Amino acid sequence: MITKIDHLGIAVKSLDDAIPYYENVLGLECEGREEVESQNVKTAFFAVGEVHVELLEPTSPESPIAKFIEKNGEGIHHVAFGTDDVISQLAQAKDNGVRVLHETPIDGAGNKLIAFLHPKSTGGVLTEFCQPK
Ligand code: CMX
Repeated sequence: MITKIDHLGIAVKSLDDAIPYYENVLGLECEGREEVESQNVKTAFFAVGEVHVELLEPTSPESPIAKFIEKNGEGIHHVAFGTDDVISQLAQAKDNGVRVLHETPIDGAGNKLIAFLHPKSTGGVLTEFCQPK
């Protein structure tokens, strides 16, 4: 069951350049940075109530974030829904003809299991499911 919007993923060229806006203009506190090697990204998280903002900087030209920025520039990259069961969310998506990008959950930032749905079968929104490990 989906229980909340867990975070919004925002593609940035540089965490160092992007973070001051969130800290100084929005007054948010950076909760921490983490590299997710499997996704070729470095992340920084900010809490906004129960929801988080995840800034994503590419660490390689092969990173999905590098490709996204090359095509679209910086901006909102994905919406992540928090769930208590990523595997059943994936099964429900597949049962409804949605293209999944991960057949089984993978490790994501913040010690979570994550999996993505292709934006071409979700109305243009790259969709993530995430679940605390
Ligand atoms: N939101 C909406 N549409 C997107 C998109 C996004 N974030 N990224 C790509 N697309 C669109 C492209 O614009 C393109 O559309 P057109 O065909 O109309 O030009 C289409 O999707 C491309 O699809 P593709 O050729 O199959 O795939 P790409 O090589 O462009 O890769 C995607 C796109 C979503 C499959 C890939 O980025 C992916 O697998 N993402 C999941 C993993 C991920 O994003 N990891 C980074 C975050 C990790 C984290 O949060 O820790």
